[in-house]
Amino acid sequence: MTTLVSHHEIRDRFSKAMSAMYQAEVPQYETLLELVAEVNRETLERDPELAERLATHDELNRLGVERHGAIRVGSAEELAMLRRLFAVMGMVPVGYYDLSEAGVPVHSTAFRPIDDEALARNPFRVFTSLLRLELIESPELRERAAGILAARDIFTTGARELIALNETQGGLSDEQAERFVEEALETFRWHRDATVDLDTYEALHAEHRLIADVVCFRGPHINHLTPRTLDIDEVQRRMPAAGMNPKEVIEGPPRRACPILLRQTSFKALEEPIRFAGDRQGTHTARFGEIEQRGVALTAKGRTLYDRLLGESRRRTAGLSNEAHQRVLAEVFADFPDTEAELRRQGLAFFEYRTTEAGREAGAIAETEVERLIEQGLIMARPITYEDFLPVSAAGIFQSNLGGDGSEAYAGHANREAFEEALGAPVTDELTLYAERERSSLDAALTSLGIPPV
Ligand code: OOG
Ligand code: NI
Repeated sequence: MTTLVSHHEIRDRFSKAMSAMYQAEVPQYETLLELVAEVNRETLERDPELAERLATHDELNRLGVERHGAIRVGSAEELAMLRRLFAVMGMVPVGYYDLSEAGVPVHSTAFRPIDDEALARNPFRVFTSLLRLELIESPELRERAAGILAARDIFTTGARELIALNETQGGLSDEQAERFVEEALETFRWHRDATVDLDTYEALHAEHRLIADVVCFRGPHINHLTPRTLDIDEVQRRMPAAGMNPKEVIEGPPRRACPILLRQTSFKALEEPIRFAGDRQGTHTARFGEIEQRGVALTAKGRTLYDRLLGESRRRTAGLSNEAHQRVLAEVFADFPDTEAELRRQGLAFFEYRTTEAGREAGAIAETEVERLIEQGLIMARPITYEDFLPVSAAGIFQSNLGGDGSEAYAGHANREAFEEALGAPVTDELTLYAERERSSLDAALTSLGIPPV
């Protein structure tokens, strides 16, 4: 019998190998990592309470490994194979994101680990987009793009074999895992040589820069990696001095006492030299660096409120500088409760419950109201971190790195069924995951106090 290493161990190795590869490929990413580490260090020094909270919740050790990346693929076959590749690392497709409405001809999911232990170990995720060729207007161009995509194989033979082996064995041995990481990495590597000539590139580029990016290369190069920061406003401020050109505004909610969802910003994509077929030189911009700051996951009710307030602020923030944009956001989001107790009482955010020391020693407890139990210090609640993405923010990140504002919506609407058919599996609903985590932690906490779960 082969001894298998855990899927989570493979994910951890892979994310580290990917980070090393990207740092070597994009030196500015290395600078970004240093800047984020510096700001995180300073933030923790300034705010010992935050440091302690992160430490007790086991978040400090995962702060340094917190990364997500993004890729874009061109066909159902590629997407379905990626699903099998990510499964080797315990990553499953979570969430469906439609970006066509924001003028980006893709729909997407995030491959990520889902259980608590796996997330604590290494939460590495990959935002994965599928190009929607059907949104290309010109039939000739559409066929040309489909033909080019059909002729490429973005996976190595070794990767294909090891993916199949993972499925029959239920995992990989240590040596197989090593080889898998090496082979899988090839799919995400940058190539200076395009598979098409400059004219084809330019024709696709004229249709949409994203189409050229997906179609003209040997593989879906990783286009960014994203460390987690504890103070995104500060990193944004310091980026220019560190030689990075940040996008205009930080996406997502404003700075708050209780951070919600996800705030993101990026440095702009680099223009890189490309050799096109026929030996002509040109350039392509695709790769950038991003940072994220994560807050609590919102319930459906909280998310509706977030979407409404974001929608309201959009009319007022158009064209503003980041500072002014953040000021308007803060004003509009004054309507979003900003204490943990209110977020909980109004059912706006998800929490994880635990029995406290006092609770365990309390003996028989007459109280059954959860909020009262928290007030009495018998159980405690901590916010569940949002592990997913935001379509409006994602579109903002796409756009700033594709150049131009190109925010014209495509006529095609969300098409989750088509996406799942291409993927070969349904995507997991992220809200269900958070609700289950909250429910099971609360049940366990109440049970341990001898209170029947509600
Ligand atoms: C993905 C952009 C979206 C995020 O973090 O929301 C994204 C892409 O540019 O391929 O990465
Ligand atoms: Ni990203």
